Amino acid sequence: MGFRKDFIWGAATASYQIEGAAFEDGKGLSVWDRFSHEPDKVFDGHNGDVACDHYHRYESDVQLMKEIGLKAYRFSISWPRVLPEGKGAVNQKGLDFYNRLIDQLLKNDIRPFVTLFHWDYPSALQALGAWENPDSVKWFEEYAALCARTFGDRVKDFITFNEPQCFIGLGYTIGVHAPGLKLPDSSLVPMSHHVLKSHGVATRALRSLVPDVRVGYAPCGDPCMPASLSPEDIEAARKAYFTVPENQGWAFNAAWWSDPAMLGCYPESGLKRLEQFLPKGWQEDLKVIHQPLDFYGQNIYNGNYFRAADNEQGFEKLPHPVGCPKTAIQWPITPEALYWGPYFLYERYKTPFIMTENGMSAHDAVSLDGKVHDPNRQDFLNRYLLAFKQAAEDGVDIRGYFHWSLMDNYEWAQGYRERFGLIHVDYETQKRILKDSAYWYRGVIESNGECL
Ligand code: GBH
Repeated sequence: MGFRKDFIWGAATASYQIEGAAFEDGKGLSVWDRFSHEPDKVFDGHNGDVACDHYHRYESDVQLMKEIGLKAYRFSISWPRVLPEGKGAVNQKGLDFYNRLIDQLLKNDIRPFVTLFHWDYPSALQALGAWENPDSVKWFEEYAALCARTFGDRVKDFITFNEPQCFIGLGYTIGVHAPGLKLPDSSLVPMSHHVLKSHGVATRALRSLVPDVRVGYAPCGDPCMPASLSPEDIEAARKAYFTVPENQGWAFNAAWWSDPAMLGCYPESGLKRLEQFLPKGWQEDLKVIHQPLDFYGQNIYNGNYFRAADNEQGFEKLPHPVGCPKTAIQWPITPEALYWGPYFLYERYKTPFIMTENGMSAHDAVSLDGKVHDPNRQDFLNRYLLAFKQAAEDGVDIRGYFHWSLMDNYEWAQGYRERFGLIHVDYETQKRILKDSAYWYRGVIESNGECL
């Protein structure tokens, strides 16, 4: 059995993390352009002004994708690059860049997957209250429609949002990402509602403007995995996964951000405490938020184990075992997350599943022989992909896998400290080297996962 014949093997990036050219060709500023220049926000004061200089090197970067044998490439559009003020006047030079990139991809038989929003929010709109302003829905709709009209003749796969959990949770709740705010639930809950509504109106716009479009969503939320295969532990993990926590952890929860879009309702566990903050008329909005999707994406890096417990909730979280292997960024390595995540999500949302991100950071360096040896990434990938394949064999309708990331890049608040790429980037010279894992991944793609 294994993976489908038409399985989509890809890799992913995001605009601010790779493009650079932050102040070129009429691009407007994003909250990340500002935040990364504030003192003490990012590791060693790194910023994305130049990043991987992909804006100028996209042609040779597409050749590297071809060398890896990628069938698809997921990238995001920088909203302020195409709409410098976030709305109104269009920056043609910004659109031209993405047109050239898309044409280059198609010429090389690489299917473009466009993420509309991967965190570089226009500063001009931040000044107007960003997602807290009810007009934010209309602004996003205008932006989505512009992308649909401009790219929709060639791009058929769109993703509305990348990880609302993170840009709301990290950006506006604990303030470690741009714009660095710590807002109360009375602001955050309406913001989350407006983001969800924006997802709905954008999906509707894409459908009406792009013939044969496929629309998806890419939230996250670390999967809850059963500590054993007993029915009680499996039920405990399922329940933990979709229960909204009582504290500000709600912003990172899987169900809060997916149930409205996928099922047309907010999870009861969240409404109990948060309903008081939802904007008036929220029930009506659910119709707009709940749009049929062609695929449900998820970014999964690791999960946590749960077991049944004799407490009010019926579940308890277990610590990771002592000595559990970790990636360079100190995230635990838990391959089963790629089994249980897709399994529970497909069971609940019944929508074809795509892994929109998965990967690891490692202490990669160029060796004396001029190559980059990263056996740990290869082993990570092998284990995670085996678990993912098992999910497919157990009936989850899995359509694709995007490795995070195509190349080393600006890892947000970690700057250039963390390397997640299949391709090593020397930031001084912009020289790229395919890591061993990139060649190994090519073999995985060629065999459609049979070599795992
Ligand atoms: C993604 O977010 C982003 O979409 C992407 O831009 C980014 O570069 C990439 O991942 C790598 O960071 O506390 O040890 O349990 C990642 C979302 C959410 C994944 C929190 C790890 C917890 C790790 N992350 N999660 S741990």
